[in-house]
Amino acid sequence: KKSELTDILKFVHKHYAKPNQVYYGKAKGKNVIILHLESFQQFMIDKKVDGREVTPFLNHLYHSQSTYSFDNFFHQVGQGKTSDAENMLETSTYGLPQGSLFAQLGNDNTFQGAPSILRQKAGYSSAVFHGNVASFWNRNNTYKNLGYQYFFDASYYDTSGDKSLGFGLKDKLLFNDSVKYLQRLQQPFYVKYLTVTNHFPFSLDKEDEDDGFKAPDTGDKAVDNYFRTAHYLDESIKEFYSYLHKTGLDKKSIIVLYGDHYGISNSENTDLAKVLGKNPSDWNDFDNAQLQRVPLMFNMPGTKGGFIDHTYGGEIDVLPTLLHLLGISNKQYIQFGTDLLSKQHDTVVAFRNEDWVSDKYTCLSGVVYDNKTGQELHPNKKLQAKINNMQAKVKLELSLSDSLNQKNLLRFYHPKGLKPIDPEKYNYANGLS
Ligand code: GP9
Ligand code: MN
Repeated sequence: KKSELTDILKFVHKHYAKPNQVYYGKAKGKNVIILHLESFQQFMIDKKVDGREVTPFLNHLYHSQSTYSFDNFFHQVGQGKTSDAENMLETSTYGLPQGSLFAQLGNDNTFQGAPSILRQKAGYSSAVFHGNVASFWNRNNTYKNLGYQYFFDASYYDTSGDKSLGFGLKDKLLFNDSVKYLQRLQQPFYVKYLTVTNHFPFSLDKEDEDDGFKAPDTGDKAVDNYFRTAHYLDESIKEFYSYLHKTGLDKKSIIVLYGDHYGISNSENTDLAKVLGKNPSDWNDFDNAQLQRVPLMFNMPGTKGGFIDHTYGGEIDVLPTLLHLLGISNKQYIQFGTDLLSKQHDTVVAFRNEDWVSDKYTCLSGVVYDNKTGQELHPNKKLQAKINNMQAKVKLELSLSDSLNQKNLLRFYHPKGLKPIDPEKYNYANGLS
């Protein structure tokens, strides 16, 4: 076990990307609000149907002077879907090759994740807001081991009748009904909102539809409805921003918006192709991989200097990036991602099945595509050697993350100033007193 930890540390130290001084500490002391945009994909940004934007508010944030946006950012989830995304964002370690890490290891594993690091290094309080039952994805147990102080699950809101649909409380109601809890949290806080309405099969009650909005007509119900619920999600985020503005929390916060994974599956992508102006009969694996892009935005209302960054990265990279923006070094922690804003950032993005995408190439089951043309490449010896190196890095990184988590090795690792978490301390049934 000791030697495995040594191998992991060797990789992580070599892989470490030092912060970019231009951005280090830009959000120091700010509240952190993570907005988990359920099933929201990057292609929706700036997308118009019949001349009308689907998500005007998110588009506005994306282009805002107060936002660092990324347009080559990929989800990296496996079967654990939402919970894998959460795990990557909280810990910068990967989900498991099969199943959900939250479900399989959430009860007993040692975590050194965002809530605990921020609490111990910078005095942050922490909470999750989610309109589904606490036990879904074993969150109630996992969050305690992550060191979350509060978990405002479905039991904190009125979810009766038409207030909830599908996976829980409708997003607009979640934001509206949670503000009273948010306002009472000790600042600075680190909080996460998990939205649910934009989830397959993308149902929406008539009363929540915007009559002025027209979804596309592809003949595929899921695809068409996805545009409707994405539009609803956009409206709910806009409403939340107006609450933040009213309470004055907006200027005291960095808001991180991200899509957790695809909403439209590969088998439906050919129906989506028409809306994207592509020919469904030319559609291939390369196209499916490109659609795994999801949004990532760091928004600091009231600031300037925003941009759209074309750096290639994935969910594994969010925590190192965020910590550096908050002026907290990640050097002593075991994290597999690298700061997206660092000059040393690793641009090879691993998918959970060992496929990968880099700034130049997409490699799927050993087949290499040129990102520029979308054509399959037949690499010469020199390029093949380079490709092999990238593939080997991807395999090594995933396998080291797996042994770290599957063997619970963090219980043997004691970074300075980070005390282990006592999950017994948290009793979410009592919530805030
Ligand atoms: C459930 C919600 C959906 O609470 O987060 O999870 P998913 O099906 O996307 O993994
Ligand atoms: Mn999800």
